[in-house]
Amino acid sequence: MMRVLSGIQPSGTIHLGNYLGAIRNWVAEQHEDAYYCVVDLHSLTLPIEPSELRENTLECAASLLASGIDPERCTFFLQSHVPYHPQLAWLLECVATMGELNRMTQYKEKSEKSQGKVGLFTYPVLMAADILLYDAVSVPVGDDQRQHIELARNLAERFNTRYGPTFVVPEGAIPTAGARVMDLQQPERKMSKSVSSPLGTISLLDGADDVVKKVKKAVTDTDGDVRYDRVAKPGISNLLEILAALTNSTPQGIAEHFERYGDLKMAVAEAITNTFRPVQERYETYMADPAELRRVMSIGADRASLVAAETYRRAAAAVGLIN
Ligand code: ATP
Ligand code: LTN
Repeated sequence: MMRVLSGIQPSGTIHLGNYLGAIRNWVAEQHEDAYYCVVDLHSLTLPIEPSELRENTLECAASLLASGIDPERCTFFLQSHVPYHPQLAWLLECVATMGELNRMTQYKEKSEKSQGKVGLFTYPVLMAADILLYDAVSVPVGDDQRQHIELARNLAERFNTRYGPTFVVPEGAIPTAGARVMDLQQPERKMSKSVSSPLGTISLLDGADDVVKKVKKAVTDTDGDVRYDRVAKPGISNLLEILAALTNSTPQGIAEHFERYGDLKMAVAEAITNTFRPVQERYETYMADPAELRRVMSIGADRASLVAAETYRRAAAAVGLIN
């Protein structure tokens, strides 16, 4: 079994992109060597009210459990419950360079919102610590995380070269379908929790009426031909990809079944609603019992800490800190 780790920020309600790009692949790959966390420390990199962070974190945890993460089959925890994450991030910051962090495109996209705060700049190093602490071999993420995974690999290799073999060098596991779900209103940019428009983003908790409304209003084009072409037809191609991901098919194959945009849109809305409905029912059950959520997260933190402590000590000893 391959050691797996991934994380999601509690920066807003989980959306279709998170679900297809990451979460359903986490669910498909749960086993005793899989570690999944809500990366709450990461959500401090953009302005957020304390009450909002608190609420989002519980909602995010409940959404993941409702989506099928089973805390008895994998280790599910909150990043801030395991203090080794920022501790290891510090050691890694001392091998990372300003130059490589400056090249991170996500930083460039979000920097205006962070008003010059340092956390957003060093955030990919914290993400590398999340991964390296667990000796993860495989990191299931969406396409937008490629660059961050590459950084984690580079930091691991540089550390190992400088201080001797310490970290496993991880690989990203990026799905073939659904790795980059685009905003329905602006199909040239990815659907996102913190940046997208409400009409362009389908939330895991949207009811059927909202889903139909948003998909119907999705921006397309005027040539009227249902065809998969990401460059010439970004809106239609996004809808084809979403349906392909939800039905384990290919966008090209789906395109052959539709002649009219309206029919494609109705099929997309229906597939989303059918997938999300059972998740929403389970979500309500988890949200009704916050004590149970906390209990689950506390067990996860204990399990994660055992692994993280051991890796942190190895790294600390390697750089010359006295254990
Ligand atoms: P934010 O807008 O706050 O950056 P986000 O929506 O990008 O949030 P994250 O918490 O950063 O979501 O990411 C969680 C996981 O979801 C990551 O693996 C990421 O690659 C994936 N993901 C995010 N957006 C998309 C998308 N539009 N399509 C596919 N996967 C996505
Ligand atoms: N940076 C990621 C979230 C994230 C993550 C991780 C993903 C934080 N730590 C560790 C995989 C592994 C994001 O913004 N989507």
